[in-house]
Amino acid sequence: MKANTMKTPAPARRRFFAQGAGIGAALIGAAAVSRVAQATVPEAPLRDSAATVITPLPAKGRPYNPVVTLNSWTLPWRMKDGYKEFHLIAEPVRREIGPGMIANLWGYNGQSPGPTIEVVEGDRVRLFVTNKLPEHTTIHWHGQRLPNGMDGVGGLNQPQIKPGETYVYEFIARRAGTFMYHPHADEMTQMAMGMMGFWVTHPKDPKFMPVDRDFCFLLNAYDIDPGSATPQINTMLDFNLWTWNSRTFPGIDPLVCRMGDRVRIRVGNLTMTNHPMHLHGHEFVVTCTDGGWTQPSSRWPEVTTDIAVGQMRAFEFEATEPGDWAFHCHKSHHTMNPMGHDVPTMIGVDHRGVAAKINKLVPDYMVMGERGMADMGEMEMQIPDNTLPMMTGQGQFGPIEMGGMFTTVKVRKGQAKNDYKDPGPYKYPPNTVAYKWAGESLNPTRAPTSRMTEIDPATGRATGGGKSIELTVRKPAGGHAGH
Ligand SMILES: [Cu+2]
Repeated sequence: MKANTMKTPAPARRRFFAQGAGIGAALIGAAAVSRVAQATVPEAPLRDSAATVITPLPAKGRPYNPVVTLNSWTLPWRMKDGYKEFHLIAEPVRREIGPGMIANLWGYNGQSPGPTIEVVEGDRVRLFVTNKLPEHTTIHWHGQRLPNGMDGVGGLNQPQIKPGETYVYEFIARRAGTFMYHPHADEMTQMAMGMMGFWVTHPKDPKFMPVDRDFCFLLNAYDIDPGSATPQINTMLDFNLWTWNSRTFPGIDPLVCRMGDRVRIRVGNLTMTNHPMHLHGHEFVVTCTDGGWTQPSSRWPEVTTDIAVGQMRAFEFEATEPGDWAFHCHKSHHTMNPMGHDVPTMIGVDHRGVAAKINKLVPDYMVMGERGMADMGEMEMQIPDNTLPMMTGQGQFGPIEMGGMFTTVKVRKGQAKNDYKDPGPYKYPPNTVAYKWAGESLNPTRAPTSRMTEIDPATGRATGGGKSIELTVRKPAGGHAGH
């Protein structure tokens, strides 16, 4: 049970293409690797698409209900000598972060984040990790109970995996729950470049806390200068791409649910700040933390839950309300893409003509409008190549003006069980949408100001329309107030 280095035979690599785009596009499974079941090192499947892959029910091994990893996939495995064997390859990848914007990242098996690993409580797991990066790496299995030498902290628990080497990790998945994996070697660089993945250990009893839909994704962030493609790895806090599984809105697939389904959403945070995750239209309870399932008596309903750095949370709700419900991080700068964070506030400033003059000198110069920034969502400003607009996305009523960590939970009556296909925009029943007042133009009666009180700084006394309040100032020093 010791991480040991070995010569790497060139592993078989097979590409898994999504047939078309979007959820439900491709079905792959454990059976896909049976061809090489007898090889010493398991096949390392490869994927280069950002489409969500729906994993079928396991054909062998102990039963479980697979998770749906947003805009990502689950790594196929093989059974050998009583072990579930996986093969991860750490390597440079290209990821489409949003429509038309490609980033040069590091990841696993062709993508960032790497594929989700799904096992069952009690499984014996063997993970081959091959390093195809230009520098050494390791993998830490975040949150797991495992032998100390399998914990993956470079230098502390094992030698780093040098470029070209393959290491093997072996442990028993002792605790069911929600986990992550990431390097514990040159961590700042490797995580800023996108090296991370999700891990789910399903309960031994498939009837334990069953749900109809079980979604998961990682919170991650990049700092990629407009017009470039490689992250700035030294950035500590000022990231400009706030992503779920290395995707920004509108590139994040919707979470499609059938009305009445019990839905679980698992989220892990590998950014440098916390993210208050907010769901519209439903209340949820946190049912799993990094430490395992929560006691039912410890749960309380909420509509926003904060996820700190390094934490994992799973929350559950009954999808009882039909519609297209926003689901997003509630930090408003995290639902925006690059550009504009350094732009001065111009609300209320009449700068007509100034921008035109500056534009003659700096063609890409952009100023915030004096009425706010909504025009940017509508106009799709001229921006450098390979850059996402700050506010974007088109809804059935107009521009959605979002970016970053935003998508929708789509709840539909007609959706079939286990069907994740995007049903399109919600068809609103008559008379259920906010409407424009079409009656006479109103000059609404305003509330009287008589109750408002202001303090005149000269006299220290209350002024304004309300009753005067006399203030007596008492100084605390030495009990000689009033001198
Ligand atoms: Cu956030």
